Amino acid sequence: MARSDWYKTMVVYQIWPRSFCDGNGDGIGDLWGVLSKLDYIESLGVNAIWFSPLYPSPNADFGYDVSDYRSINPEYGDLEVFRQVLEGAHERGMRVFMDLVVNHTSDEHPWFQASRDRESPYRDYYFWRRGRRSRAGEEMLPNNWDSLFEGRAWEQDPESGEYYLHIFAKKQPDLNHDNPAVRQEVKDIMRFWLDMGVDGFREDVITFISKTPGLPSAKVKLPAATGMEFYADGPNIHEYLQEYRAVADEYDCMLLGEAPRLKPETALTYLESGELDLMFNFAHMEADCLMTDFLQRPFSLRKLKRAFSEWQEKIDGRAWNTLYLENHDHPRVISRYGSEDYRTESGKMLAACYMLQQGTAFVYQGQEIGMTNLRLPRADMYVDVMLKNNCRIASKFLPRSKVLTLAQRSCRDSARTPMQWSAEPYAGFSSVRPWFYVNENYHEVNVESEEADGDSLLNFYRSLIAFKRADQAAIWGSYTEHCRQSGNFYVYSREHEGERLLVICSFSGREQYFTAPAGFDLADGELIFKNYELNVAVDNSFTSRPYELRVYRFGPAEKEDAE
Ligand code: TEU
Ligand code: CA
Repeated sequence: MARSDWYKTMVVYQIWPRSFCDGNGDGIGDLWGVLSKLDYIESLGVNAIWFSPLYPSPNADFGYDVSDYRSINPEYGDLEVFRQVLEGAHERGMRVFMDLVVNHTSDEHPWFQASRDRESPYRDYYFWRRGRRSRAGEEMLPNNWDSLFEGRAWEQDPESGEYYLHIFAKKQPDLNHDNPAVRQEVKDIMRFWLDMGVDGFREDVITFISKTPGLPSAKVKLPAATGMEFYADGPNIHEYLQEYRAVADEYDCMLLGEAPRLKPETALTYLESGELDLMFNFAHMEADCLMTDFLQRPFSLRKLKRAFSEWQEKIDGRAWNTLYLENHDHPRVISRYGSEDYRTESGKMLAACYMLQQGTAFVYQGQEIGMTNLRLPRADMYVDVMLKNNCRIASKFLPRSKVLTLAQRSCRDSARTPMQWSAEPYAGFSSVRPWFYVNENYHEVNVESEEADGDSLLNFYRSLIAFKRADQAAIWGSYTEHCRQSGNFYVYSREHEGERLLVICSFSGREQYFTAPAGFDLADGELIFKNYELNVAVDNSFTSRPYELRVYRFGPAEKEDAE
């Protein structure tokens, strides 16, 4: 089947099922809840849904530790209700993407259980290795790699005495894709869901699946992530992804790869070859941290702009970009790059700032109503495995109060609090106490109140999404950054067949003086998006208010009158 490019004009809504909507009153989000909210999702104007993992899972990493790839977590429903969701989405013109988590399984997956036996054919589904001997004769781990979530990358099995590799948590043993039987399993799993009618996959940390043969130790031991160069973008990655692509090509299907820490040049080797249609990059999520959200730095607009523009400029014309500011792995963006004091204003500015770039846009549940970070009083109240690991490390050299602040600002749990539907108890998410804390601001911040206000962030998202899907310059236009030197404004334009969009975003919490870039006469433009009333441009310059947004549209030459 010829590969189509419908994915270029979609806007995707991401659901993290555990916290979206509880349909059966047990405090846990589920597919019955999703079913009841399909009209809401459709009302946003999106035309696709990506589900974070729905599979059975012991929840060591909330679904990213899969114990059965062909079923639905009983907490979320069953295949029958999943089929109803799929059908309901399709009826509403929305495609559905599953999360394909195959870099690792859960340690409770039957393959891993069987692989504990050295003689089992499943032994080689994973990386089982003997320990090394130090010169002093002491037993050492098979190599010096770190895991990203839980200490060193090796865990010993008491029975055989051997170790298995886990790049993430201990309960997430890595699958060995060098084994053709494993790749066959992956292809079968893909077919299982594609045959059911699913429209594609978001492939979890897919750039990690090919490990350097021999699993060599890194020359230098780093404070964290030692060994990453031996599995990120590994030697056989393209060969394996081409095999998976061949399966997808039997269907009309989109593949989106998650690619932590990849440079655009490297991403292009995946995109231009067609192995993947889209890739999630992380660069723009590091404007207030170093490599990971936990290692915080003051927010730098210049860093953010560099990241955005680098990806726009290098990918545009050669492949297709992927746009997002929130997902289940990062704290809420208003609390990071915007301001909770200007929740609606900065929320609107941030929405336009990423969505009007070139690429396919993603919106994460709760982002559209401006949900913000959860601040718990004690670090041990958070439940995320990665945060626990970071706190453990940080506690060795930082006081408890500092560790708590880092946790509050960086925790993935902030994006995983129950969706705020109304001001009813538990934010209307559930009729009973939910599995995790509801952000106290739900009394003001919820879907119901946002629906009631014509000028709300939610309604702004609706207009923006509709525009993003329809406007030719917003979809296809070339990207040019302006005012690069500015430490307060992010400014860019998009241009397509005479139509131009100029996007002006203030990232300052104060008033700032703005002058339009050369070549743009604001008086000639139509102000199509804004977050403050009465925006009058005088002589191409104005004093912007905190987090002010203005999007101007110019030309093409006056449309002929219908008469
Ligand atoms: O995330 C991959 C990943 O690189 C994360 O560890 C990321 O670096 C981190 O969240 C900080 O931003 C994917 C999934 O999206 C995540 O939820 C899983 O925990 C992880 O893979 C393991 O499956
Ligand atoms: Ca439930």
